[in-house]
Amino acid sequence: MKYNKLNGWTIVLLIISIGAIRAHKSEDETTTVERSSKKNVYALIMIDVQYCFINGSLALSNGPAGQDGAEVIPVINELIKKVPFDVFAYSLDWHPANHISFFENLESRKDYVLGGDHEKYQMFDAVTYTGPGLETTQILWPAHCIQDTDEAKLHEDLIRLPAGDNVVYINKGRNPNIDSYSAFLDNDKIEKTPLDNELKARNVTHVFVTGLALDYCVGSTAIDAINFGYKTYVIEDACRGVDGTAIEAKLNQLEQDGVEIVNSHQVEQIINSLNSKQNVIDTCTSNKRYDITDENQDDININNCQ
Ligand code: VGL
Ligand code: ZN
Repeated sequence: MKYNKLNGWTIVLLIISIGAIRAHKSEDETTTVERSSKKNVYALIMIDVQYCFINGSLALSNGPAGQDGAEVIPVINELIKKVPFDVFAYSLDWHPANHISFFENLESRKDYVLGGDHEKYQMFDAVTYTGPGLETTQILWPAHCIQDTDEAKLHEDLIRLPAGDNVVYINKGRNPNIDSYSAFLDNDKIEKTPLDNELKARNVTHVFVTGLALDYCVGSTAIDAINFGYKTYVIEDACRGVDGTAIEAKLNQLEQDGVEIVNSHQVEQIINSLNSKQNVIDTCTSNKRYDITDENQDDININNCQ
């Protein structure tokens, strides 16, 4: 009786183990299949091409670099018309009137200024607020891009594709107590905007970032894009920034983080060559002449699988 009972348990355990091994094996097989059929999906991300940064309350032309934000518009329009992107994402800086980033709100938030003495701060200084909510260091910008104002609109000359299956619009910086330079995450990296989910839902693999301002919102968006797993490009001539030194520093940081800095004229060629590489991988894997699992994508050429 005792012997039989033990035997029964052994059989049960054996069945469970075989099940686990088989499940593991089929999981491995699925992963391989998924990888080999992974298609490149390209998104154009356009950051904050709004009047506030072009001729409004935070116009780049008034910044130290004296740049003209409107100059990105023809470059981006050309990209939209000529390059076969699969997905288009527009972001808008979209602040409530009591936003933490506004110099004008320093007085009403003075109890949260680290070290007190709020009066010593000027426009464009960085202040550390101890709350409400989390501690955050914030540059004091002039009030800008207030929700539903005319200057918060995207510039009328920018091609604004209607929202739909392959076009998304993201409003950021809506939380009064935390700024959001990146179109993916707030500055404390706590709360996500819908952008990552919208891109993942469309299977986006590669993102090309453009817009305003390169040293702030464009740069932060590109770094988060890398961290969220996208192959990331910044199209330098489709961006303008606030401060020359900060722009240089940001470009260097982006490159170090693995972002590729490219020119708008290269983009179509980059996508074409990625697609032909992808076609080679697809042919090789469908012919089972090439093991996708240990391929080094950069070395692929048609001879590898012949
Ligand atoms: C931005 C400063 C403040 C930007 C937004 O879009 O780069 N810069 N808010
Ligand atoms: Zn802002």
